[in-house]
Amino acid sequence: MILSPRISVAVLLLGSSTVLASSAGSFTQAGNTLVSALLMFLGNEDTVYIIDKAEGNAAAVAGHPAWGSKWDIASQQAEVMDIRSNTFCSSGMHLPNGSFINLGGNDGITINGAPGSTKNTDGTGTGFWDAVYQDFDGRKSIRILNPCRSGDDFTSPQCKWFDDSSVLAMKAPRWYAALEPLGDGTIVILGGFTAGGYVNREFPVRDPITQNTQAQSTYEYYPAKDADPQLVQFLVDAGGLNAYAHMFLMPSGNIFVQANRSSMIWDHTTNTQTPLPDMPNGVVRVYPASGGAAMLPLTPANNYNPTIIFCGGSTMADDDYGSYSGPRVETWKIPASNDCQRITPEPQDGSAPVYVADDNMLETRTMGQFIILPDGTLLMINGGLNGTAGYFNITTDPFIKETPFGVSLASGPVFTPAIYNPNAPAGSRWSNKGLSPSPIPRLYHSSAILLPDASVLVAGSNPNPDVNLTTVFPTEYRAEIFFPPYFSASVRPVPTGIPKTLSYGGNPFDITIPSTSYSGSSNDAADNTTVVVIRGGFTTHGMNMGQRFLQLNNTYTVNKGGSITLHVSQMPPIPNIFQPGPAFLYVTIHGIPSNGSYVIVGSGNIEKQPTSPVGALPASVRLDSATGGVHPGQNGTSNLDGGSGGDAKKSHNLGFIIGAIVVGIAIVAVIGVLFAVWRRRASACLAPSKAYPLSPTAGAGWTSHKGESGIFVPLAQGKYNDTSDPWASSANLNAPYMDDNRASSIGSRSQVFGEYEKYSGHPGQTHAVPKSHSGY
Ligand SMILES: [Cu+2]
Repeated sequence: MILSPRISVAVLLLGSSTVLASSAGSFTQAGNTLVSALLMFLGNEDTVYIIDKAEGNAAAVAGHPAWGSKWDIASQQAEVMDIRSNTFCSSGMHLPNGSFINLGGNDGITINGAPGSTKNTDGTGTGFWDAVYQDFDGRKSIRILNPCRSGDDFTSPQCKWFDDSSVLAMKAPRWYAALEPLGDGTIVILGGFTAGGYVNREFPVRDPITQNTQAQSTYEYYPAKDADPQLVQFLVDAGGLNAYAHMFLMPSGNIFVQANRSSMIWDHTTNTQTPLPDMPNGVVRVYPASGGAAMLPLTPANNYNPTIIFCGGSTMADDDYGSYSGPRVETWKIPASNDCQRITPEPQDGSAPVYVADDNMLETRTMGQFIILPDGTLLMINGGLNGTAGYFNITTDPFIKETPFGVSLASGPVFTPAIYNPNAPAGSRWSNKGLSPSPIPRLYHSSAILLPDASVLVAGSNPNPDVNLTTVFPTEYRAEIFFPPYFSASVRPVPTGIPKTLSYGGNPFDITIPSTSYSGSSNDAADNTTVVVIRGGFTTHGMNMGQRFLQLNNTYTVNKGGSITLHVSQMPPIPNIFQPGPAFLYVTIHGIPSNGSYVIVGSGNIEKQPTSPVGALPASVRLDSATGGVHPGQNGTSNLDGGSGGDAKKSHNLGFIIGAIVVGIAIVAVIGVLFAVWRRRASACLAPSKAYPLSPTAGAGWTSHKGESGIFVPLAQGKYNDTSDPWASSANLNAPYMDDNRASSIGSRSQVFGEYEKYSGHPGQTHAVPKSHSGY
């Protein structure tokens, strides 16, 4: 019998003889997300946050249909959360202190995505607010959330979304913007549409720069800098295929950017671009072709030099993508691409960067997404065999009148994931051996993210303009968890001593692995142990914005009795390699991961990150006689290589699991007490209006939603005088944020978190959930 750690705990605590198996390589259902999971991120060990677009979900909050929820990992239960503006096809990223931002979106809409009842005053006819769904124009929105944990009061202001564009807003409206954090934690916000659509252009093109004012081919920052958004010629040249451009910060501080078939190295500080080779084989990877893209694991072996992999997307002819209104061809009949390419944008040997063909995927895939797993392999999951992302609008697309798949522009959901091993010899990197299919199509507006226990949460799919439960590919609320192959292990590492923060350079730290965390030779286990830091990213549209994996350097000491002390380096002293902010640290032994521990990388502030010289690691110390395990006399064969063990061996090792869990529970209990004590002290001692600096040596007690006011300087809008913008504000840099008690430019704190003054011109109206959604 194979047990997931969570289920093992449940069995143990309940003393139940009922064993619910979670099988390695397969999916299990994981509750109802209440809103369709267009976007998701992992806030901390306890909570996943889910964001939908404004639409007619049955779940309601504050008198309107909900488009936000939070999903409790332990209980697999969701609760609605209130978000005020329309998050449709927005973007998201972490901040250095563990908060998250969600940027942009659509205007205020009503049923079936039509413009909201109150129009913007700029003559565009877009919705400012809607009486039915009660969503505000979200195109400039900056929404911020400080993740809370199980046991916190999710009704308290500190746990809610902050969403008030009179205090915080981007300078330009953007849907489908690309985001990437810089080494100081500032976020670059690149491109987008001002009014949405399929591809970011008219057809035929009359004005390549503004595309009839609908293309937002500029960039800006969060927190804002003084300059107005500058045009990025690369986006213009990409001719409309530039939504959700793929962006990866390079060690130099420049950014690798990919859109349409083009690539560049971009110096955002001067807005200069250096062209790189075109994407081979005519494959488009950005939305709506939507190939998977990821940075391969950064390891000591590759000297932390990033290589980007692209897989799938579409080879449709450029004209066939059509315009904002939709494609010019029946996309769902056109196979997606199975092509994979790698590029190392900044080769350390001084050679010119080139695309290198990698193994083809096992099938064609659009909207497939990469999830980097703790064992250093990459899961490819979700998506379809044919077509593209997006759905079409029969009233505006002049070329398509009907499809067999509702309004989905993709068909052939790929139900079985695959795993890519970047270190396997070419020709053998892809496998789906032992992986079972999901029963649920995950097409447009699906998402997936790594959970702390190293399983993968999969949710969403909604290629529909509004809730539609009866079409071929309906609005999907069912969450699933996919258990990667390492869940076949009967023993998982239970390391102790993992720090709460990691610095850039500095002195190494020790992690202890008890002998019960593995079996077989201790030397062998130590040789096959890695300490990895993973940021799962902010997932939407087949992407995980900000996703990175970094293996820390380590040596070890094997102790008598079989425990292993790992001596572990801090992060490399170059913040551009792994930007500051939240991440999870896993210890893997023979590819079997521990549960992830929440860590903050860097200072916790948006600032030039402190760096130190890398402290020397002690030499490894081996001990030939040592072995792992809890049973006296047991030694020898490792049962950690997933899949090879029989049931007898697995049940034999139940003792290991229980032993490990008991240790784990004790540790959790102690940490919980310390945490509670610290929080009481923190709330009693610290003035709310003060920034609480987080030093890398602060040790235990960091909590993500207290004490970060200082970095939430709102946007300096004074230099951006758009008087036609109803949300334009004179909010200054010192306006308050979240748990800061100072008065806001729009009223008292209670006003900020209760009635939004800017919103009060639109008193709440009775919410009417549409009785049916007939589509088109
Ligand atoms: Cu979308």
